[in-house]
Amino acid sequence: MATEASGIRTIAVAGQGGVGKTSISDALAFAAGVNNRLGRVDDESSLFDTEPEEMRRRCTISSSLHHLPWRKHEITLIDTAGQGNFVTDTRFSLRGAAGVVFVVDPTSPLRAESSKVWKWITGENLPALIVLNRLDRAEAEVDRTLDALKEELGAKPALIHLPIISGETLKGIVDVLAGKAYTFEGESGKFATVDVPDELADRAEELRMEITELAAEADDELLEKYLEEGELSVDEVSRGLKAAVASGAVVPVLCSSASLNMGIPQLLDAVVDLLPAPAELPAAVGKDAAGDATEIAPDSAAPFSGFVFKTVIDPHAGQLSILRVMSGTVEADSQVLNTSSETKERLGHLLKMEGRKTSEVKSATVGEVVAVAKLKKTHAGDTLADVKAAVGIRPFEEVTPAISFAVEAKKRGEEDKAMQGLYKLGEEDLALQVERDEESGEILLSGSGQLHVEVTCERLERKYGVGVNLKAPKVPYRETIRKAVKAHGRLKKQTGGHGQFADCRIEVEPVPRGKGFEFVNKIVGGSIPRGFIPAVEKGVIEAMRKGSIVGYPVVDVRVTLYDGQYHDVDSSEMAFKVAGSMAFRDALENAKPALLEPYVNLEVAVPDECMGDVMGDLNSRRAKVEGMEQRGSSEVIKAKVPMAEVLRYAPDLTSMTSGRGSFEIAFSHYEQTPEHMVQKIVAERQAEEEN
Ligand SMILES: Nc1nc2c(ncn2[C@@H]2O[C@H](COP(=O)(O)OP(=O)(O)OP(=O)(O)O)[C@@H](O)[C@H]2O)c(=O)[nH]1
Ligand SMILES: [Mg+2]
Repeated sequence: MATEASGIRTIAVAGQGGVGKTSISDALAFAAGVNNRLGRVDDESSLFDTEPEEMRRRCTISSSLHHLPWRKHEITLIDTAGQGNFVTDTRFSLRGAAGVVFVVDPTSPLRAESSKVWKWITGENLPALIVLNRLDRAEAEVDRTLDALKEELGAKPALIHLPIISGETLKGIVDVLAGKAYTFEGESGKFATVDVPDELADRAEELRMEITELAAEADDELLEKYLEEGELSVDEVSRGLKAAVASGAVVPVLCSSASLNMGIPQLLDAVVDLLPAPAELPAAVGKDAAGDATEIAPDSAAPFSGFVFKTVIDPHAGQLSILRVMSGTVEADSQVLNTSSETKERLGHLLKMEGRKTSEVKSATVGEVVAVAKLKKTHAGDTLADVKAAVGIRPFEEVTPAISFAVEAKKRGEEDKAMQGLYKLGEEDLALQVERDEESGEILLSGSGQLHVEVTCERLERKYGVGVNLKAPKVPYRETIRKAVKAHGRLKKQTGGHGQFADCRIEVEPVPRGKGFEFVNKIVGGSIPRGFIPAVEKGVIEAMRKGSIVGYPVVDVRVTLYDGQYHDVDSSEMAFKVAGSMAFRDALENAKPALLEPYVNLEVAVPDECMGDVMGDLNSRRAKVEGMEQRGSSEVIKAKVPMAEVLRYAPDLTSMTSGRGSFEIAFSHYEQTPEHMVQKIVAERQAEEEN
C-alpha cells in the first residue's frame, strides 16, 4: 500500500444500535468514491451489512471494513455492531482501530449500549469524534444530547458544527472553526460554501472561542502565541485540537444526516484533520519473550508485530485472520511467530479486505489492516510477531455468555455435523460458546442473548447446511467447593504383560469467585517425574468437568500436587492422568461441594407509570435492585438478578408495559445457590435424565 504512515487513518464507527452507523459508513464510502451509488440499509444495498441475517433484520451483526481514499489519505473504516446482542464483536473490533467515530442519535435517549461501548473506547484510550446523526428529524435535541453525553458517558464534547435547521429539517451545517457554512444540494452530497446565517453567528463565534482556548491549552507553542496575540489561525486551532483529541481532553462533535447524505465530506475531513495516524499513537504495552512488560512503539522501522482482532470464515478463502499491524512492516510469504500459541506460521498472501472481497498486497505497515488466509494455530486475540522479536500484545478479555439454550438437530443423526458447524461459527464469534452435555448428549449453545443464539442457528443452517431447533433455555450452573482438603489417587493394576501404576497426592482448596482453576506443582525430589506432571493436571481437569452435586463443571479451585510415587516400568502418562482424576473425585466428596448460579446485570427501561408493576415483579424474581434513574421519559432500573429468574423475561415485560419497556442483560457473576433451590435443581435434573 503506497500511502505513507502519516496518511493512514484506521477508524471504527461505533455507537448504540440503530443510530445510523452503517448508513453513515455507506455515505462516507459513496463520498470517497468507492461506491458509485449511495448504499442503503433499508433497501439491502449497503456495502457493509451484507450477510443475509443482517439484511433481514436491518442490523449489523459482525463488523466489516472498507478502505476510503480521501485527500491523499487512506481511511480504513470498520463499521461495528451496536445492538446489545452483538457488541462483543464491537469490543474486539475496536482493537483493530486507532480512532473512533461515535455516532449518537439526538432524537432519542442514550441507552445502556452507548455507555458500554463508550467505556470500551475510553478504556482503550482511543481518540474519538462524536457525530450527531438524524438531524433531519424535527425531534432532534442537540443541547439535551450534549448534556447526556457529559452526564451519562462522562465525555467532554465540544461542538465544532452547528446544524442549520429550517422547515423542521436539516439544510446545512455551520463549520465553527472555519467560520463558514455549507448548504447541501438535495441528497447528491454536493454542497455550497456560504456565510454563517445571522441567527447562528453569535453561538458559532462563542463556540469558536471556546475551541480556540482548548486548542491552545493542548500545545505550549500555540498557548504562547494565543496569550500574546489573543487569536490563532484556523490551521493552528485545528492542529491544537488534534492534540487535544489525541490526549482525550476533548471530543469534537459533528452534525450529519446519513439519510439525506449531509455532513459527510465534512466528517471525512475531520477524520483526516483531527484523528491521529496510527503511527502517532503512544506505544502499546506488551510483553517480551521473557514475559516482562515492554513497549511496542508504532514505528514502521521496528520489528513486525500484529494483533489479530478478528477471524472470518469465508466459503471460498476459508479462514481469514484479520490483523492490525502494531509495529514494523510485514511482507507477503514471510514466516512469523504466533507468540500466543507459540507456533511458527507462514503467511502466504496478504489480503486487503473490502467487505467480504479481498485483493492482494505485497506488504503492510503500522496501522494497516490486512487479512491472512489459512493460518494453522491462530485465533482472534493472538499476536503474530517477528521471529526474532517475539512480543505479545494484550489478549482479549474473557467473555461469559448471558444465556444458554439446548439445541437439537432437526434431522436425526446430524448432531455431530451441527457441533462442527457451531465450532466453526465460534471461531468467528467469540461471544459464542458451544458445549456438549456429557450426560444427555445435548448440545448447549450459549451467547449474549436470545437474538444472538437465534441468529447463530440461522447462520448454521445457511453456511453449514444443518437445521437445528432451539429448546428450552438452560442455566449454566457451576459447582465448587467450600473447604480445603487433601486427597489421594492411586492406580495399581496388572494388565496382561506389565502393569499400570501411578500415585498422587493433592490438596484442593477454594479460591475467590471467578478465579477459575489454578494448578500448582509442589513436587520436590522427583517423587513424580516432571514429564508426568502435566498428565496429573489433565486428569484433574477431566474430573472437574463433572461436579458431585448435579454434574455441572467445577470452578474456582486451586489444586496443589505435593507428593506421589511412580514405577520405572509400569508408570505412564495415562496412568498418572487416571490417578489425577481419581484424586480429584476423592477430594470433591469431602470438600463441602456447593452449587453456583449465574447472576446477570439487568437494565430495564420502562415508562414511569409501569414502575410499580415492574419493581414488584423484579422483587419476586430475587432481584437485587441497585439503582434507578430518569432517562428521557423513561425510568431505568438497574439490578442484579439470578439468570434462572429472567430466562423468559421478554414476554413478561412486554405484557407488564404493553410493549413499551425494553431491557438488556449481560453476565455479572456467580453466587452460591440457596439450599432450597439446590434440591429443586437436583430433582429437575434427575427427571430430565429419566426422560
Ligand atoms: N431519519 C433518518 N434516518 C436514518 C438516518 N441514518 C440512518 N437512518 C435510518 O435508521 C435505521 C438504522 O440505520 P443503520 O445505519 O442500520 O443503523 P446502525 O447504527 O448501523 O444500526 P446497528 O447496526 O443495528 O447498530 C435505518 O432505517 C436507516 O435508514 C438519518 O440520518 N436520518
Ligand atoms: Mg449497522
